[in-house]
Formats: sequence, structure tokens, C-alpha cells
Amino acid sequence: DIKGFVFDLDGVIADTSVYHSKAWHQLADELGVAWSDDLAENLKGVGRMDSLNLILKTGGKENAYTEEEKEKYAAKKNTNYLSLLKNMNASAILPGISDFLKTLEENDYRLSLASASKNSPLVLEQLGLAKYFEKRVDPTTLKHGKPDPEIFARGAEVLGYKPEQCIGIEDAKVGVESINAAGETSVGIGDPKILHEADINFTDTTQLTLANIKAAMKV
Ligand code: B16
Ligand code: MG
Repeated sequence: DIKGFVFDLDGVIADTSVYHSKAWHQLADELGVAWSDDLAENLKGVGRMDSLNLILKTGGKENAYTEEEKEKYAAKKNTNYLSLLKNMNASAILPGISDFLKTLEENDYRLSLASASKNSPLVLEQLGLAKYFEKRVDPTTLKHGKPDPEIFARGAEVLGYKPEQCIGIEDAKVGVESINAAGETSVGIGDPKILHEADINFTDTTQLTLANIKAAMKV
């Protein structure tokens, strides 16, 4: 039986992936790396330093900067991201998510957060959704980023559940891979061509309901 839900944040709960993209795009311009939709897609769910490394690699500049310079650029992106977040409120919650969280609460499911973002506590507070998440995986304690199963495995563990008792929800290809490798049921939100490995796919969050998940799982 399913008992827990392990959530990604950016791109699933809130529209913040747009802000992440904007801030990375700005930095890529500054570094002289061409921005593309593919690059934006590949950055989804990827942690801060890994994202910078991916941008540099894409531009053939993987050896152009010292670790110290890279720290400075990553910090700069975060400052930009945080300034974009300043104007964010509950209107950034993706459609259907508030109702979905309420339904899960009413049905006694327990929730944890498996976001790669160090800013996730701030974002949840600002959206007024922190109360729904009993546990959170601290990404600074992880050895590996998504697609490694570590973050979603921990998302079940912090709830005291086995992976097979949990459903993971993701908008990134690497995130769906992480859920699958952890042994949970994966729900992918977005383009089914990109998220074809997901056990269940919804094109957007309006379809993310407990009834639709139950119907797709045939339970
Ligand atoms: P930060 P998620 C990920 O969050 C974002 O998708 C990704 O764009 C971001 O670079 C990463 O968190 C790290 O975020 O710089 O705020 O620590 O999708 O795993 O919720
Ligand atoms: Mg995401």
C-alpha cells in the first residue's frame, strides 16, 4: 500500500524553475555560453555547482575557471535567483497543487520533500505550503545528485517507509530516473516524450489528483 509521497519542488509544486532558468540564462550570457531550450531542460533538477559545470561544459569552457571563480559565479546566480523570488507569492503555486496537497493530508498520506535546492525551505514558507511537509531531505547531506537514487531513497527513509510504499513526483528526466532507481512509483509531470521512463505521466499539474493516480495504478 502507498503511504507516502516524496515531492520535487521546482517545477512540480511551484513555478520556480522559470526563475532558476532566468538566473542561469543571465549567467550563461555573461560567461559567453549559448543558451538553448535543451540546456534549460538538462539543468532541471540539477544542483547548483553541477548546473554551473554543465553550462561551462556546454560552452567548451570546463577548464576556464578556478574553483574559487566558480564559487563566485554560483553565488552570483543564487543572488539573482533570490532577487527573483522576492516578488513570489502563493500565485506561483502550480495549478491544482494546493488542492492535491489538501487531499493527501485529508487521506492521511505523509509527505516529504526531495528537492536539490538549498532554497527549498524559503520557497515553501513563502508559498505557505511548509505545513504539508513533515520531512525534508537536506541536499547538503547528499553524496550524489539526481539521477542517483540517493535523494528519493532518503525521501522515503525520513518518513520511515519503504520505497515501494512511496510515490515520487518529478518534472525532470533525471528526477524520474532517481525515483525509479530508488524503487518508488514515479509520476512525471511534463512532456511524455522527455519523461517516458515515468510509471505515470501527466502533462501538467492540473491532472495531478489522487483519483487520477489511483486510476493509473489500478488500485
Ligand atoms: P539551489 P528541484 C532544483 O530543485 C532545481 O530544479 C534546479 O534548477 C536548481 O539548480 C537546483 O534545485 C539547486 O537549487 O541553487 O536553489 O540550491 O527541482 O530538485 O526542486
Ligand atoms: Mg524539478
